[in-house]
This record gives sequence, C-alpha cells and structure tokens, in this order.
Amino acid sequence: MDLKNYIGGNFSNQSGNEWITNLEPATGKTICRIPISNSEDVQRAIKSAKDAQKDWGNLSHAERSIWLDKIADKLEEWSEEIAELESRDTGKPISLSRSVDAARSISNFRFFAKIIRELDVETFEMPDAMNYVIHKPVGVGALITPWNLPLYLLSWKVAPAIGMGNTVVCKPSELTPMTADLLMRAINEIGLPEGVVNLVHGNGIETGAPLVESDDIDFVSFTGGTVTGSKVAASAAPDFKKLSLELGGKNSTIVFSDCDLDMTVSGVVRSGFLNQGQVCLCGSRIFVEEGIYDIFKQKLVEEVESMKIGDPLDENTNLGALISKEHLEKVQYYSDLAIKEGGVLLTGGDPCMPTEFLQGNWMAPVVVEGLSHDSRCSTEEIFGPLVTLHKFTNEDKLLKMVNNTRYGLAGSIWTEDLVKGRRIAELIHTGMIWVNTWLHRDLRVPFGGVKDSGVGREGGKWSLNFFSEVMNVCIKDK
Ligand code: TXE
Repeated sequence: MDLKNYIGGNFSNQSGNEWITNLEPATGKTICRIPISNSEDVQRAIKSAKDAQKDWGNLSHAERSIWLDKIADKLEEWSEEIAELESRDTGKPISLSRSVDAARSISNFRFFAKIIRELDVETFEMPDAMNYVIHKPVGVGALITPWNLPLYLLSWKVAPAIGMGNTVVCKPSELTPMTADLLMRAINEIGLPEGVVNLVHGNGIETGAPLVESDDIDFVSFTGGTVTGSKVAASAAPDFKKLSLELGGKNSTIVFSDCDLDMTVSGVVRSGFLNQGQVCLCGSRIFVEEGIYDIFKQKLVEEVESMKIGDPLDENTNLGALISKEHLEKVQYYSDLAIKEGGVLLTGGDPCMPTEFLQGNWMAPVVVEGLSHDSRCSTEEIFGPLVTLHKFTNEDKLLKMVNNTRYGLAGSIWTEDLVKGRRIAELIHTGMIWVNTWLHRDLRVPFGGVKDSGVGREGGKWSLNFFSEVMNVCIKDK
C-alpha cells in the first residue's frame, strides 16, 4: 500500500518518485510505502493552507469547535482501527494503543472543542478606561510530530491549532505514518473545509526542513529529539516564527523509605517501561532512599521480569517491540555502556521470541545498579527499556543528583509524607512533577519542559495562547 499526501482536501502523490518503506517493528514486514515529499510538495501544501486561512479564521470559536467535535466523533467510530494501526505501526501493545493513543486522541479533540467554545473575552477595568483581550489566529502553522505517540501528539497539536482559527501543514514521523493518514481520512470524510488541514509525508531533511524554513509558515509546534529541536529553532529564528518545542527528557523517579511500597513498585515500573520506555516522560533514573533500597530493588526486578514481551496485537502483552533496528541498536549500545561504566545488570538482554517475530526489534527490559549518577547512562536520554538505580541518604545530595542532567521535563516522587513530597517537587528543575502517581493527565494543566527538554508550554489555556495572537484593546471613557 502506498500512502499519499493530503493537500487542499485531496489525497495526492508527491512530485518526485522517492519512497520510504515503512516496516512493522514487531516482525520487520512491510506495512506500506510513504512518499518523500520535496519542497515543491511542501510549498503546495502551505499555499493551500494559506488560501484557506482567511475564511477559516473568520469563523467564530463556537463554529470551529463544532468541527473539532465532528472529528472526535469520526475518530471514536474508528477507535479500534486507530488502536490496531498504531499498535502495528509503533510495535506497542494493543492494550496501550487502545487505552492511551486512541482514547487520548479522541479526548484531545473533545477537550479543545469544549474550552474553545467556552473561551471568554477577558476584560481589565481601569478607573477611566476598560481593556478587553481577544485571541486572533496566528496564521499558517507547521505541526511536526515524532514516532512514539503518533496520533496522540498529532491530535494534541491539530485540535487547538485549527480550533483557534489557524490552518496547518502536518509532517508526521516517517517511522509511523499510519494514524496520521487515518486522521486525514477522517477529516476528508467529515468534509472539513479544504486547506484547513494538510499533510505531507517524508523525512526531516527533504520534507520537514523546507516546511519549517518557508517564509509562509507563521508558527511551528514541534515534538521530537533535542538535537532536531535545535535545528528547527535555528531555521525558525530568522523571521521570528512562534515556536513550541517539546523535546527529550531524562526524568528522575524518587522513592522515599516512607512510600507505599507495592503501589510504588508498580508505579515506578510503569513509569520506566511504558511503551518500551519510549515516552519523553518516562522515569529512567530511579533514586531510592537507602533504608528500603534492597527490598525495593528485589521487588522491582521481580515485577520487571513478570512483564510479558510479545505480539503487540495480543491483549496480554505488556511490552512490545522497539520502533526500529537503529533505535534497538542505540538502546543496546547503552546497555553495553552501562557495564563499561561500572554498572551491574540486574535483569535484561535478548528475549527469545517466536519465529514470526525473529525479524522484529526486541529487547528484554534492563535494570542497572551501581552506576554513578553522573555516568553517561544516567544522564543521557536513552529512550528505551533501560532504567538505572541509585541510592540516596539525604535530601541535599539527592537534589544535586536529580538536577544534574541537561534535561528538565518531568519526574515522580513516591512518599506518604505529602509535605515533603511538595517541598522536594518544587526544588527540582523540570516542567512537571507527579507525586505518588505518573502520567496522570489533566489536559488543562501546562505541559512542557525546561533546559534541553524544550521551550514553551502546551495544554489548556497555554495551547490557546500559543496557537493565537493575543490582542488587547483599551477604550478610554469620555
Ligand atoms: O525524533 P526526531 P526521532 C527523542 C528520542 C529519540 C530522538 C530522535 O531520544 O531517539 O528524539 O527521535 C522531523 N526539520 N524523542 O528520530 O529526529 C522528523 O521527520 C524539521 C523524544 O523520532 O526529532 C519527525 O517527524 N523536521 C520525543 C520529527 O521531526 C525534522 C519523541 C521528530 O524527529 C527535521 C520522539 C528537521 N531538520 C523522540 N529532522 C519526545 N519528546 O517525545 C527531523 N524532523
């Protein structure tokens, strides 16, 4: 099957004849081919977005929110297809693509439909004047998304971007195009005005880069790696494009002796290995208070080894395949490096897989102890099923270790003493911290990181402000 671009309300071929073969992570089998769109295709998509923006921007927030709900309805109707496509395309367990990817993609559209419909005009009274604030569209945007949560992250950007009156060109990861294609089919089927949402398939250099660099792009919302994020920022800088970057992470999990041990063990395993550790929010450096280190380590390894690695389409699978051979090799490199850096592997390695999966990208989850907190494995983003265990004795030393990475995205703290939990949370340099939970998401809160984890926040009103130009009008009383 060959996928097509979606430009101006039509599915169309790329102008060149270059393709990328999309392989299934679990089996290595070909799923489809995607076109490598060039700057000509990109410019055609941008032009259709530009032509559509004026009329779309002139609709009211309420009128546009009806369209968001229509997309949500169609995705809800197709939710099982989303789950299966996402599971096949990413290698993640179907239970996860149902409960997280499909469900959250639908709620992204519903959530933004609601808060955009309810968006009020803010006023600020002065003794002799009144101010009122309106949200105007920015214009035409580039939405660039990665392979770990394909539709979840694409919908997280498309919904507020078009809801606030912008038109967009999407560029999904070349590793996971399937549900982006499904979203275009849904948009086409509900009859969204042509040119509001466009999509070009391709890679970063030939497709993503010309998209971000175009003078006709007014804003860029990017989620992906830190290295790529800095390239995107550099090309967006000359004409001051609005920029939102959600980049990599190397998040700390802090386990105090006074935690609820069993709840903490399962929470920490989920945080470390959900989606095979391929979530920017995963907690991959685990700091355990000395008093419970041994019992925690033993329970953690038991729970990790009890996870079922296997067919992503099997309901009982807990861990699927990694996204690509190259990524598997990257994570295996870090597993070998851990030993060179003085670590001890408590579990992990090559799982034995049934014959139909021998060509897949498989790795048993790895737990390493004995590494220094400033070793490469403990400070560099690995983005796979590998966590490092560290002991701590006091809060000052803990905070120094926790804050010593170039990233600052998320983290979690496990303690029954919530005063301590809050105190420690506020001393950690990240964008988000969970206490006695992880990935517990209220879509109204700000989402994003500091340092090398990104620039800006999305989520709730932070998305509405990013995807609009806020304008103040001040009227003097007579
Ligand atoms: O991201 P990339 P990848 C981390 C993780 C992973 C690393 C690379 O460590 O190993 O990033 O992952 C497009 N101009 N995260 O390869 O390369 C590209 O085609 C414009 C964390 O997926 O950053 C894709 O659509 N676009 C992250 C998107 O950018 C460019 C989730 C992301 O690709 C481009 C995923 C360019 N010059 C990976 N180069 C998170 N924060 O969740 C590439 N692209």
